[in-house]
Amino acid sequence: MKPFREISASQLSSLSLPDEMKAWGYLLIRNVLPVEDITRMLEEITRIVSASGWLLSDRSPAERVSDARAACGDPDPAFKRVYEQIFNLQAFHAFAHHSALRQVMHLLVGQDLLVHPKPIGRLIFPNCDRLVIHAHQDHRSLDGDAESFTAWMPLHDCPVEVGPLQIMEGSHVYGLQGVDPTTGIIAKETARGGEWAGGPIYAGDVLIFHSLTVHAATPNTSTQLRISMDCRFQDARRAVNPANFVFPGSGNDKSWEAIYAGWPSEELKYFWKTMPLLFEPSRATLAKLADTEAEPKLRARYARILDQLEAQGLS
Ligand SMILES: O=C(O)CCC(=O)C(=O)O
Repeated sequence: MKPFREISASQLSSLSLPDEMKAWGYLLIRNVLPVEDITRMLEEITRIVSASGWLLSDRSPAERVSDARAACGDPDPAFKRVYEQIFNLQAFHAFAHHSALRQVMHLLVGQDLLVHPKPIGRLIFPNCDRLVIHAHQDHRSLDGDAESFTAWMPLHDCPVEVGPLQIMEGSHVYGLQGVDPTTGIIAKETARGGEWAGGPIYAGDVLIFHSLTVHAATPNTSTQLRISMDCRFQDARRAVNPANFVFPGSGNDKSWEAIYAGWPSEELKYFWKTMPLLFEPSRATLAKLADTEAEPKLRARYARILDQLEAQGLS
C-alpha cells in the first residue's frame, strides 16, 4: 500500500486545504492536537474500559492489552453498556470542539463551522475479524450535504498493526458507490478511485476525509485495544440531516437530557440550537414522510426525529 501523503502542521499557512481535499479526498495532518490533551481523553476512556474488564488485569491499563474473553463491538449489548459511559462524558463531546481541531477545520470549510454533535469513539479489540470496519463512505450514513468531513484521530500512537484507517485516494469524485445490500460494504476490488494509502497515524495527528471518500480500517493484529475518535464537520450554511442532532434509532432510550445529566457544567449543551441550520429533509418533508412513507419502520423513524426536534424546540 502506498504511504499517506502527509502535511505537517507548520505547512498549514502555506497550503490551501480545500484544494488539497479536492485533489486527494483526504488530508493527513501531523501534530495538530497537543499530546497532553489527547492523553487526558485516553486516560478517561481507559479507566472505563479497564473497570469493565476489557484489559488484562495483570498489565498496566496504560498498555491497553486487551482480554480476548471480553472482545465485543457495536452492536453487542456488552459493548453498548461500556460505550454509553464514554458517550456520556462531557470531555468526550468537548474533544470535537478542541481549538486546534477547529482551527484546521476552519481552514477547510471557512468561518461558518458546524461541529456535528455526535462524535464516535472506536474501541477496537485486536484479532477480531467481525469487528473490522470494511470499505464504506460516510455520506451513506451522514446524508445531508456531501461537502462534509470526518476527522479521525487515534488517542495513542497507532502503528499499522494496531489498525489505523486506510484511504482510497481520489475516490470522493465518483459519487455514492455501490455496496453489497446485505453488508453495506463497498468491495475493494470494484471501488472506484486511485490507490489505497495507509501507514501509521500518531497521537496528535488528524486524518480528515471527504464524506464520499472510500475508507476502511486496517485489521488490528496487535495485542492492544485501539482507541480512536471520529468527529464530523461541515460549513454550517450547507444542508444537514436533522437525524444528526437526535437519536433516531428504535429501541434506544438515549436522549440529550440523560447524557447531559452528569455533566459538571452547561458548556456545549445543545450548542447547535443557536445556529441557523438548514435541515434537509426539512421538518415539513419529515412530517410528510412520517405519514406517507411506505415502510412502517421508516415512518416511525421520521416520527421519532420530528418528536425529538420538537422537544429541542427546533420545530
Ligand atoms: O475507526 C474505525 O475503525 C472506522 C472509522 C470510520 O470508518 C470512520 O471514521 O468513518
